[in-house]
Amino acid sequence: MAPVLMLWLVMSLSGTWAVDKGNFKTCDQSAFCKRQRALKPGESPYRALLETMELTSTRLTLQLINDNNKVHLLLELYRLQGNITRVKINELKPLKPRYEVPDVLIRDLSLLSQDENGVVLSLGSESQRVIVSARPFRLDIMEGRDVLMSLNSRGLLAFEQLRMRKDTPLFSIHILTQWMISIFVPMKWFVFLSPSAISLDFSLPGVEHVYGIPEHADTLRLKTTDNGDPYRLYNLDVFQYELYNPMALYGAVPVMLAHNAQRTTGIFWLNAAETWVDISSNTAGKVCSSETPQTDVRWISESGIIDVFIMLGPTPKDVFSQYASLTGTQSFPPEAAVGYHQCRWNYNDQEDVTSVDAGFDEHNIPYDYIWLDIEHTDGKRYFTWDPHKFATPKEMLQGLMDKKRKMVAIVDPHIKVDSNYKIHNEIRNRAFYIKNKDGGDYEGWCWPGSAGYPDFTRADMRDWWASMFAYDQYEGSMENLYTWNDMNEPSVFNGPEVTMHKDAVHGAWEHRDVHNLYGFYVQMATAQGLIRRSGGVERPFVLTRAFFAGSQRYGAVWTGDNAAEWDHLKISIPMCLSLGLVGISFCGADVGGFFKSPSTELLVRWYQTGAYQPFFRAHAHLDTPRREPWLFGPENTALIREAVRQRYTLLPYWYQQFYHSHRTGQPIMRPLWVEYPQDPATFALDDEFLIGKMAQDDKHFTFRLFSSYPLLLIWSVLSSFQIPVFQRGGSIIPRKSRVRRSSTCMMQDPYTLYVALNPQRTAEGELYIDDGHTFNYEKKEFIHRKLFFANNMLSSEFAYPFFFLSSRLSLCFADGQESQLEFDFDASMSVLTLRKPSMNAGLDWNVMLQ
Ligand code: NBV
Repeated sequence: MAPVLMLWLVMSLSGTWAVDKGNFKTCDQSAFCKRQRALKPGESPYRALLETMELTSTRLTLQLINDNNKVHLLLELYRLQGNITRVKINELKPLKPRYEVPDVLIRDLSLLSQDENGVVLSLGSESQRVIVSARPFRLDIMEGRDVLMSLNSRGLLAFEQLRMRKDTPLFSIHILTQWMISIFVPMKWFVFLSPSAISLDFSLPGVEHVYGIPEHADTLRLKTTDNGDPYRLYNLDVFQYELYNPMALYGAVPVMLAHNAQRTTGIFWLNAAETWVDISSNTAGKVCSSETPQTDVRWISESGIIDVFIMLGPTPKDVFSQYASLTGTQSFPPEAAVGYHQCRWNYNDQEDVTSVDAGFDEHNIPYDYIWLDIEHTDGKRYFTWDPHKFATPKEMLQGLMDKKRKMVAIVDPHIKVDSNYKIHNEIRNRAFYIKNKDGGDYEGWCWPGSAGYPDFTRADMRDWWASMFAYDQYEGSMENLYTWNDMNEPSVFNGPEVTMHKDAVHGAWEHRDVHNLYGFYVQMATAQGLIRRSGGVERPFVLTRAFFAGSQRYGAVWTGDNAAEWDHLKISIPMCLSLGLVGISFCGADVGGFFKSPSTELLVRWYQTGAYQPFFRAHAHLDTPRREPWLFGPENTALIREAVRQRYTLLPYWYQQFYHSHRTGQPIMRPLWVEYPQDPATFALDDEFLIGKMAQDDKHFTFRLFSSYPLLLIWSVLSSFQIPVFQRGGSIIPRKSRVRRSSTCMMQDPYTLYVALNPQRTAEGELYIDDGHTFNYEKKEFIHRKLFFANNMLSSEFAYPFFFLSSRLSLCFADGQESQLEFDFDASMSVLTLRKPSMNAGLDWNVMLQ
């Protein structure tokens, strides 16, 4: 066995629990972070050159000059539909293009017009303006007389200019100044260019609470970073991660929400390079401060450009819609994926699968998916099966299918370098591997030994990868086999910080530019594969460990290798809440904890919590004793059974939440402040949460009054025989009372409506029903009803968005003439666009829904 792998296993068996911090950089050890952090506020060398300002109907542009080195930057300011402002800053004349993140934004952005007030730019809404101050350069986004957010008010804008290194041989100057030509000699660029970090500060007057920027194992409310490291965003495979610190983890979503009782805003920093985020606050730690609170945030990235979207809310719901309009919403999973998943590293062979499957029936516990980890493959060659242990995979899958159950098998992105392995040969022959800086295929060490890493940033590579999921390519696969992408940070055991070298090459870009996007693309390509194998009919289910902004469009994420400890159970709540705030609703943590062995009480409690989190999967490390739900004595089996069955009775409600999140971008698992934005007592809570939306009436809200929540989990005082979940007065929740083997077995069962009246004796809710697995809901094949209880009457009516339900929109004229209208309905923004109505404005007309 190779030395690196040996070290890995020794570490995992030794039982000492601690991340090896020496493996991962602090800001001081990350040269660009240290350099940028050394800049002190109040010394901005940047000045706005107002005479360069150009205002068109689509944008404002303006040059900035750095008075120290005379380098010019180009600032572009766009006002986007839906109360979003985009600010882009790039070098005016970069030596070569700087990386701009593709594929994350979902559409061409539409623009509103501005007025021509010179330095004051109206933002469409009457009262909003941007003020550009020239010396030093600063941008203030105002509403009325209030400053909502300021950019560069502390003068920390920095843009390291691309330059040649001093040691650059003269012959390459020609190449570097003509970057178009250099496409033909791509390897040369990187060697000679200087550091290219960027940074910008944002001030948030009146704000004391900021959230988001996952993934960190930390509290929901972000902490100030003055006395430690900034929060780091750099997708990493962190072995035995530690809690309550700002170290980077597997995924990165560079989105922060700022909240106070009056307003919620958001900052989306669209940059995929290593990024650090500093937070400071003038009131942090002061109980009796009389100052107006202010939070200052500073983003630092290693390369790329400044491309920032400022989402102006004003409500939390508005910010979620604004962000969804940029990066899309949660994919709508097959209903079964909302059920319970049974996983461990590993189920050893087909007999093992059969006996675990039977165990669920014997103990009357429902489940939908059983999972296979890396040991199911033939020598860690993904898309293959161990010929001895999994000799007849189709038989195994058919057995599950007969019971209306499914399987997930792991497919990691590191590909064994082995000339007898089809996948490797194809990738190598098509030149799809990421390259090293010398032009050869990049090779790193991972589970299969020496491995190549496909360049998922390439659309043609993703297309080919997707084609590998076809039933005739992925031998032994069937329609009830789904996919798990692990190690896609990417994890490289012998790479710096257990990941890829930053100077590895993706076409015209270095790995450093695209690092945080790698996992996003792996999941995107895999989801495409699952969709395509069914001819576009079936919804995919793909779980990923690494992610970026927009990953919500491709499936679920989990919080990686946690441990069987109470604190890890506790942190699963803020970790998933933080992901939900930035669009990724389909989140869960390994139930039971991945490393170590849970006490029976911890395991039971974990099931009880996991049953109320969006992605509900038990998982365990290879070296842990078995822990299927029936191995802890009849009493505990009964408690676990009860938790899992509660999940199944509530599946109609969960499924409806997924549908809602898919349509609107609203999170499923919600912090209390999202529904009680004016109540400061909710702002730092991270051991209570809501599933779905709260009814309108919040007059009777109190943390202790159990009747006040729709579905709220409070982890506090109750004994392990109870799950502290509450349905709020005023809500109607659909359930299915009869629990069967799997969600699919329950498809035809009746619904039971749980109507919990509020003091006004009213309640409302929704019911959503479709086939549970195809894209036919996009063709309006579903039932979506709004339910009301009032005046002692329960009633049901068409649910919004009504456009979506209608199959036709007609344009009718007074003389009886009628024509069909083409339309788009964007539910995330509630915008209906009628295409080319060709109507005579001088006539009377109606647009009718049919
Ligand atoms: O594939 C093995 C494991 C997997 O079980 C786990 O869920 C992943 O997070 N994988 C990591 C690789 C090694 C873990 C030590």
